[in-house]
Amino acid sequence: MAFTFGGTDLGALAGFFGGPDRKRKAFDGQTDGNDSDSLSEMDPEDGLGDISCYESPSSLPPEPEWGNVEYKLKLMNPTRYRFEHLVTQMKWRLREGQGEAIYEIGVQDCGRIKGLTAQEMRGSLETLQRMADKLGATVSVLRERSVDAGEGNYRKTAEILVRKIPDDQVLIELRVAVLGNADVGKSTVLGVLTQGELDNGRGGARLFRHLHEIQSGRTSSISHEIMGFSDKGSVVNYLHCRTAEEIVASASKLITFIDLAGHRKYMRTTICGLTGYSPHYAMLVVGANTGLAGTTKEHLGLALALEVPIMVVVTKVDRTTPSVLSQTLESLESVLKSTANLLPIRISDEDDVITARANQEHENCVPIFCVSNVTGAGLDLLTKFLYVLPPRVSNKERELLEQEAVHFQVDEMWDIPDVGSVVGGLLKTGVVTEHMELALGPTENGSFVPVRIESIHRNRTVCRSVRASQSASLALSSRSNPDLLSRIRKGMVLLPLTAIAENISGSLYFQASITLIRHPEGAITQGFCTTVHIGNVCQRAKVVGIFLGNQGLRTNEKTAVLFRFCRAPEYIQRGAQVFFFSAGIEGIGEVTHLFPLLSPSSSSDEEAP
Ligand SMILES: Nc1nc2c(ncn2[C@@H]2O[C@H](COP(=O)(O)OP(=O)(O)OP(=O)(O)O)[C@@H](O)[C@H]2O)c(=O)[nH]1
Ligand SMILES: [Mg+2]
Repeated sequence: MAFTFGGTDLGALAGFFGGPDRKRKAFDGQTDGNDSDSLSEMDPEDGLGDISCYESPSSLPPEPEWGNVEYKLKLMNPTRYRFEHLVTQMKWRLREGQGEAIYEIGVQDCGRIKGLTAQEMRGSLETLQRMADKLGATVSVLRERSVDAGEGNYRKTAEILVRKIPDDQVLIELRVAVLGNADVGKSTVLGVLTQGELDNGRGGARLFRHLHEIQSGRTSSISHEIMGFSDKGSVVNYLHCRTAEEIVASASKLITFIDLAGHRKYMRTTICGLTGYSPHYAMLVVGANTGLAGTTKEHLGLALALEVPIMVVVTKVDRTTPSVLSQTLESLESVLKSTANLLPIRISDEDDVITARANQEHENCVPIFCVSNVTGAGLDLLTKFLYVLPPRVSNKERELLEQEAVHFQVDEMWDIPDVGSVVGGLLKTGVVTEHMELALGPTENGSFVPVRIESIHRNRTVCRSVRASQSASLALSSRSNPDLLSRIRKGMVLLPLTAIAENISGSLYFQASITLIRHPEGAITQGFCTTVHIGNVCQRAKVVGIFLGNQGLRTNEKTAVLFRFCRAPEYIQRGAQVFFFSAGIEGIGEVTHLFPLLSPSSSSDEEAP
């Protein structure tokens, strides 16, 4: 079956964007041939005798040098010096995982699963707990496995989640965009997860933003719902807390769901949600009864083109026969495997959850959860997966982003009595602190103006600073240009104040290398108008030049296209992804040249078109 984003093969689409090599690197079954250790060297008397054995892998991939996963064969009675070393190492692994580390106990560095006796495991877990205590971290056992040691003896391995929120970070945060065709149960599953109460099959659990959404039962806007987890993995949601502030205060990990619209007529809003809010993961919701209908494949194609890792949630299993469910699962798996080169894993127990979590690291595995929002079936496994889902940006990457110049993208704005203008959005790079002077723009003439950050709120709580890849609301003031604040629009950015002296400006014209994916009439020509999506910029633009003869750009062709924004200049960056999707015409590409309205004071290779 061909997998398309609209009408084009997805393999070509991913290749066009130079997507990551989604290598199949299964968690199970890799052995290290050089490892001379053998299970027969174990003392059979150490065996765990009565533990029932299930098929478990003989090895894991070798221990990654970087990242937050640490293998330890044994942690028995370390000397004081060794203990200090282990604590330092744990601290490093926690930093790598932004506050989360996974310890595989009973596993050698090469990945060989040796297993421990019950006594060794007890001793090792005690040491691990002491190490965690020293750092103020918490420890929870994700799973235990049994290893056949021969002659009817078994040994144990354990996978442990160690969690400590870094001192400068209140919470571990993940953004999950929820995609899928209309009526498959996206808003319902979010309602159930965030409110803690099951649905009645008539949409009782859903949360809507607008009256017309309540009346039609259809999501048309982008809404954000939150769900938290305590250190020990208990859910913190509106069943336990009355307000979002209480959830934030009680949680150590916070998932923000971005609920998107499934119906094709809201595709533009859905693309905005996916391109603008930089989600860490996409949850593709599929109705067990309807399969890959409607916009499902387009949504999947979008997530893949944007390189957002995917999890699939198949809903309505309560009202589907087993044969229809298995048909849906088979067609889903075939699409994921054959055309997107992904590795689907059906999640049927907690062990699968942990395996899928480990494979998320390699970005090739797509867990599939089968749930009912009415009976609650399968929701416990989905919840557990969300609890163990790792933050996607490593600590090192985050530090590098923090060292770059400030770039805050404005997604929303409010005028709040007694506070004034407040903008909400994502800090892509840099660090913003209270009372900082920044440059806001571009204005109508492309320029930037100075503003001051009066206060910062994150997750509805006041804070002093916001760091790269976090979202926040910033209260602004502008002495030089007070009425500008009433003209703030989505797509504006905050840059360092030096942007003004350097004449940094927005561009009305930009050039992009575009592949036309679909066009009912065959080609786009000069004068064609469409809404372009570039990050959180979403504005109509007109094609003013096509560098491919006089015939225009035809379906499946790729060429340089010069656009002009219709309304206002925008601050966009070279290399940014461009999408347009309207009236059956779909194109995708990358910004290659910008034509700023003001000439930058520093030297530039750009010229006006
Ligand atoms: N029986 C059953 N009904 C469900 C389940 N999940 C959702 N529904 C029902 O499906 C209908 C549509 O659910 P929504 O959550 O509004 O669907 P949506 O995907 O958000 O739809 P759009 O917002 O239009 O894209 C509602 O009547 C829900 O009660 C489920 O697991 N079982
Ligand atoms: Mg909805």
